[in-house]
Amino acid sequence: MRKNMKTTLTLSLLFINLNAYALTLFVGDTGVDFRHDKLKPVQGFNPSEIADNGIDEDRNQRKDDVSGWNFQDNNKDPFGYKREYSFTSKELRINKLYARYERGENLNNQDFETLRDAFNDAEFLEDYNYRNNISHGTHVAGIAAKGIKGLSIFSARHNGANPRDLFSLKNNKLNKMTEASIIEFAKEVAKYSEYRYLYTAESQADVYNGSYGYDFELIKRIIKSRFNPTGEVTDSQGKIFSKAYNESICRAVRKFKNTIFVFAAGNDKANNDSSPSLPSNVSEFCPNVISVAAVYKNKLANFSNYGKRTVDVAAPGVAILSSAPGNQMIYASGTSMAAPNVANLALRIKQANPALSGAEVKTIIVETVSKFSNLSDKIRSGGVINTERALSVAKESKTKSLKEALYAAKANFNNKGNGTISAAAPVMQRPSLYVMPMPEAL
Ligand SMILES: [Ca+2]
Ligand SMILES: [Ca+2]
Repeated sequence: MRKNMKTTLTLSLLFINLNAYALTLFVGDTGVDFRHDKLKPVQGFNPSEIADNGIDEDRNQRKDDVSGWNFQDNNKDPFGYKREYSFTSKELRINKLYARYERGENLNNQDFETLRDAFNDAEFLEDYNYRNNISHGTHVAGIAAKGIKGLSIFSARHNGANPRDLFSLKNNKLNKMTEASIIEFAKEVAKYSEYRYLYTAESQADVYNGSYGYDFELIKRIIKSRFNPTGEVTDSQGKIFSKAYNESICRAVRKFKNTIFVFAAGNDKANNDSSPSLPSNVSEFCPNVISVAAVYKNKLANFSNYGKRTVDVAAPGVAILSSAPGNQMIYASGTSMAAPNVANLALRIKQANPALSGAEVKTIIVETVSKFSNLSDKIRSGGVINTERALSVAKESKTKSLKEALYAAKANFNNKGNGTISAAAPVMQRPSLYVMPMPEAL
């Protein structure tokens, strides 16, 4: 999509409502099923591209990319699955039961037995996980879109595949593993991802949601596969890679000032300060990138990554009901679900004041959180996103500088949240059903 997309959308809306602002969201994920009743009204249409004529009208090297691009199959299909993708009635029943468990509801013995049987059934789990992965992007899109009018969603499908291409990235010049060669390799890997972000950014999207990532162990394995050293890749070598990767991605995305990039922190219970998660940790370097942990009832979810330096905010991410392919609704948990809650807020902020930059949207979200003592040493802002506060600041910022708007609003914050936990934390070990979506397909 070319740079004039926003302008064209805005102009066409001018005839309907002078104040209307065309909000755009890109969902970088496993594909979005726009046939869903909840997503049909928010399907984005690129006005510079004519559908299904085999011609690349907007000359972005992608023919007929009307509602996004499928990087995985290199075609225009924003969803892209041919196999059976609807959940079976048994899967839906288990899904609902597990959500009740996660919310700390009282389950009877029969319910527990049903859950245990299902999770011990390898065949069931394989199908169920497959459909959870397929539905991931559709679920994320539904969360981000909830309650927002005048939104256009585009799908950048590039997830759910094996990262084997990344493992096979070989540059013969780089045979010896040194600090310099690790940095060069990190830049090469970043370059491989960048064009997807640029696709988003070129359209001047308001928000990009990235509910995916590489954990630190995978990062070290990728380095090992590239250089094949005799010993293991050390943490400090992994960090050298991460820093170079983050700086490269940031250089690419920070040029696109209108867009805020929202990334999930990861589901490994890890401290991202000491074991970086990518691309979530780009947020540390980049003013228009925000990283998100998951909470349930204002307490860090038992699977969520965190980081006093590297994870900006927390948002609800447990047992979230949203859209799934086949016009279904399912529950899912993960920082993958927390991130689109932040994307949703970012879109509302842009709707309240379209003049705000991506970096300013991040500032508003971070500065208006409800603080909780259990998050103070785990999250940079020390809190959970607060929609009401953020929107009041966004509105104020139309007539005041952002600094003044924040200052004025903060005087009115009655900091209700003080770390009180209202629900019992789940006791059973959480099965790894909602895997962090596979590392970015490269
Ligand atoms: Ca095109
Ligand atoms: Ca076309």
